[in-house]
Amino acid sequence: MAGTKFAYVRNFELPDPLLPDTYLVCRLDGHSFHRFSDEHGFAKPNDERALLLMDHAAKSAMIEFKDIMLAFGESDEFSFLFRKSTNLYNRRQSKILTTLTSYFTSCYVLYWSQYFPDTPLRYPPSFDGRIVVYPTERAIRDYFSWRQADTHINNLYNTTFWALIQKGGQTATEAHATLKGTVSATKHEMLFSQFGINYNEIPQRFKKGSVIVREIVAPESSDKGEKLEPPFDPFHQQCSKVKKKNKLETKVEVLHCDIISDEFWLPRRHLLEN
Ligand code: DGT
Ligand code: MG
Ligand code: MG
Ligand code: MG
Ligand code: MG
Repeated sequence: MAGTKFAYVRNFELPDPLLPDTYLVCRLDGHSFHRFSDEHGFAKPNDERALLLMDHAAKSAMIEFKDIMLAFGESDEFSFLFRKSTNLYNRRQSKILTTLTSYFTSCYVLYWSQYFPDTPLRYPPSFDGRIVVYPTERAIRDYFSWRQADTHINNLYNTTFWALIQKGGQTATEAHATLKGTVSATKHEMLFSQFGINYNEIPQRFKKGSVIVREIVAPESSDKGEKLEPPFDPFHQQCSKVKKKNKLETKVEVLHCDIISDEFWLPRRHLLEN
């Protein structure tokens, strides 16, 4: 059909390349998950099943898209870091964003029943997405620090808010008013003295979010990696099972650790290298 008189319409399709030699961060966020979490009876403030399902979808996406080095998730969102030199889809923005967003969403739906066996999906969930390019390591570290600080602030607020309601008998309006203008230390104190909750004992997953990292497998252990036969379960499949010459073998791991300090980044130079 290329030579028809209609083909000129193709010229209206504009290129959308992402700046070369920059880190790409793609953040997906559940669309109207306030409603979605209500309609599917998510536990408050944190539903572990929902978070595990998000982790599963994100891990599957990292296994599918090998240029994603790191992902960070909290609540209904996940951020994915592509390596600086990625040439995925010739760095076409809409191609990368739509393919990753739809793959993640399909995984979320595909694995839903594993985490919510007694709760059928009432309607199709969707995720919005954006890509931001960052030029420097510092900006990338600050980006992930920003998301993890957000996780902590939201979790402390939500934990105290729901304690005031569920254990303190307040209404949502009263609980918001009680918390208005309070600093972290006051919330810790409120949780401990009024409700016997030691914030430090709350699971790391809720306080730190999910860090999904492409780790390099030490050469000696990589030799005894088990062979996977189809059909593959992407969640349990490690990347690069077939060893390529001069290519390091990697695997994708879910952690709930601090990513603000050097301790996370210094032993993992490969995350930010080209
Ligand atoms: P958006 O993103 O603008 O389309 O709107 P929302 O409603 O998705 O708002 P957002 O993304 O700012 O906030 C996430 C919502 O998802 C928030 O209302 C709480 C809910 N949510 C996320 N994770 C959980 C959970 O584990 N338990 C419960 N109960 N709710 C959750
Ligand atoms: Mg949003
Ligand atoms: Mg949302
Ligand atoms: Mg959100
Ligand atoms: Mg096509």
